[in-house]
Amino acid sequence: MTDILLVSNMMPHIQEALEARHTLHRLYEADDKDAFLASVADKIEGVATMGKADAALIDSLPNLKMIASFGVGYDGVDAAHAASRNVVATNTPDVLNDDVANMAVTFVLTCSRRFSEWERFARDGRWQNEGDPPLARAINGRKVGILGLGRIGKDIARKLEVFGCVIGYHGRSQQADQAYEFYDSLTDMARDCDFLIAICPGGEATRGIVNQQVLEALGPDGTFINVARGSVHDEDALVDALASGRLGHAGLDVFAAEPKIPERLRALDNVTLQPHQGSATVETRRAMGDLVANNLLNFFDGKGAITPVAECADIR
Ligand code: NAP
Ligand code: 8YV
Repeated sequence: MTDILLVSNMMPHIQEALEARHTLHRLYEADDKDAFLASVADKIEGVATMGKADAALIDSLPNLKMIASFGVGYDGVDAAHAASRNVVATNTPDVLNDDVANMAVTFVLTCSRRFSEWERFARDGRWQNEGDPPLARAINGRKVGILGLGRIGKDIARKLEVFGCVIGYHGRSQQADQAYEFYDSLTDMARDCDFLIAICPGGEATRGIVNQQVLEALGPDGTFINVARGSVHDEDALVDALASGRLGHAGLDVFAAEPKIPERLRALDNVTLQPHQGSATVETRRAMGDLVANNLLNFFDGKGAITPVAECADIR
């Protein structure tokens, strides 16, 4: 039996799987979190979290060996610090590729067909008074730039090729095994594209890289889609570009200060919004939860973590 700290309230099937073999301590239920943490800190060897574990938490647990985080993005987990303390951090890659890619494809379709605008137009009874709305745009033959051609980015590319889209990508380096056009400049890719889809990690390295220059390069006929992290776009620049028409449309699943969405953004017609739902299907969330639990169970059975993050890949 190992003592595991639940930082956040995790799905019931995760808690049941862990509780059958280990002792759980629920930090999220404590009124005085500091006092609770101090009372259990010495015995905690594992942490389960919904994407957050900072250096202070890691340092408060002297016998910590493993952090299992729910979600593939781990910008809220200080993985470098964990590695420096010989603590393994894990995430939940691959099991969510299909659903997150489907969300990106849905944005491409709904933004190009102005689906939410015309849905409101029909619902509000405007059709009978104003006649047909303006024509939308086709996606066949149009160019899509993918910022982050990783596990999910490749799935998005494959799916959009079926719709006849032409794919380009930007990342820190060209991938020798990929035939898609590589851009070493994000601005150049935005200038060449009708759609720019962000699906790279969040964190300091990508903070605000979709800035005013990139959005204006995408232009009045362009659409920006973000299914990565809200930190990747400059949200003030994005709202200004959409409001002034210097950017045509945006499809956003993620925001700078979730769950808050700026009122100026919510008021715009040329934006399609989702409350961070990329992986939010019963099937995918179940698989992500299984992976969180199995990472902890495997590790504390002495069989090693299943999906350690890159920073922790060499820790045993
Ligand atoms: P991945 O396989 O690690 O792919 C990440 C891609 O981003 C790689 O192609 C990488 O290419 C590129 N990249 C990394 N750092 C970069 C930088 N500084 N500048 C430009 N490109 C960079 O990750 P994944 O599994 O596809 O997931 C990607 C991200 O999607 C996650 O980290 C998460 O934030 C987000 N996500 C969101 C949702 C949602 O619900 N909306 C769900 C799942 C994931 P290079 O190494 O060549 O730069
Ligand atoms: C998370 C995500 O599951 O995997 C990620 O990186 O962003 C989502 O799939 C979600 O943030 C959980 O709250």
